[in-house]
Amino acid sequence: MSSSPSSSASPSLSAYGWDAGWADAFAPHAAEGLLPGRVVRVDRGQCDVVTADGTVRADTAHVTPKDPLRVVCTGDWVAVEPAGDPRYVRTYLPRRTAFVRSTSSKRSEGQILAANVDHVVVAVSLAAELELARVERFLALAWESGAQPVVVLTKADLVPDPVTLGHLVQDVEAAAPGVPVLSVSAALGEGLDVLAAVVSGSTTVLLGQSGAGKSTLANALLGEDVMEVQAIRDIDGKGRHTTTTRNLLVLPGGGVLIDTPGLRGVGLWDAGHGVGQVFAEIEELAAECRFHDCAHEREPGCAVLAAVDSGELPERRLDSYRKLLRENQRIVAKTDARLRAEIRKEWKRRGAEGRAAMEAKRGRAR
Ligand SMILES: Nc1nc2c(ncn2[C@@H]2O[C@H](COP(=O)(O)OP(=O)(O)O)[C@@H](O)[C@H]2O)c(=O)[nH]1
Ligand SMILES: [Mg+2]
Ligand SMILES: [Zn+2]
Repeated sequence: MSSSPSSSASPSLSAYGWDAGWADAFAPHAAEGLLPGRVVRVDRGQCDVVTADGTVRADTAHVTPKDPLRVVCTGDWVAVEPAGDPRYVRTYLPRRTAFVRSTSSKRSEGQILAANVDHVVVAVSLAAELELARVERFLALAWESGAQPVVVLTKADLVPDPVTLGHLVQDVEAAAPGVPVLSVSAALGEGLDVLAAVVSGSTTVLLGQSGAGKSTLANALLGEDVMEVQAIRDIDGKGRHTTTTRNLLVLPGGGVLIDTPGLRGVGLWDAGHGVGQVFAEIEELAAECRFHDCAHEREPGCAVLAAVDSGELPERRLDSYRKLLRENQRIVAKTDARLRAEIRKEWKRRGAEGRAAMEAKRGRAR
């Protein structure tokens, strides 16, 4: 691949994740005289876009289709007009990944919260008893987005015994095949360097329950107090006004962090794929069942039930898998099948293009 002229024309955009793959995708728009930029905030028909010339406010009227999954969102790479009042966003580049949740409306719809996310950090507090089913639920969402999930066990200072901590990490690892599990203590400053290295150079979002320590982690990664940490408000009773003007922030070690209010409460939306990845070992076992449509209830020759009997597969895992599948099926039943199929097809194609671009980038970097 030859390097595109626009990649060298936008040096400051590399801090936001601009790479040769994006430059190639942008080439036809550059030829039209449009500027590349990354959306750092979206609100009411407008968005803030970081370009090589600084942050510009742009109108999204030209890219507001009826389909809620095709609207511009934080993290998108867009083509904006070089001048004009208002300046319009003309289009956005094919997304490599997309984080979607279901809206709580009766007729469940997908809502896109963040685009082009590389890592989803699932924050799980060690201050309370581990709830593995909850972790599995977050992981299904994370996998479904197309990003790589990472579990971060927070507040490790509350588990001073290293053997106990080791067991907790192992328990989570067993519930999270293919997912790195880290433990950190923001209070002691331990493990943060490992996390910073994992997310460095990429686009990251933080998921987790309220109180899990997400804002604390974000501030530690950002190197400044940008997010409001709960205890501060409680202590002085006033609250600290940390209204950020953007939802996408540059990390000092390279890469960006996306924080959108919507990401704090997320429900599964057509996450069958993600559920399959969380329970990869069950899906592998299922391939050995006598009947290909085995429900693993009481069928003869069921490899999944045999694994539960032999102790290889914890019954808790199977229960959790079934619950998440059922939850997902309920949501899928409420959504428009044709629309879903279309989106899935498009993402598959775009995902493949994105992965190829990322691999090409890695290949070059070596
Ligand atoms: N002991 C301990 N407490 C922490 C740590 N990190 C965060 N907390 C506390 O956990 C509470 C929730 O943190 P916050 O970052 O606001 O969580 P969020 O709701 O997920 O954003 C606050 O009282 C923090 O001070 C840690 O490493 N150790
Ligand atoms: Mg918070
Ligand atoms: Zn079976």
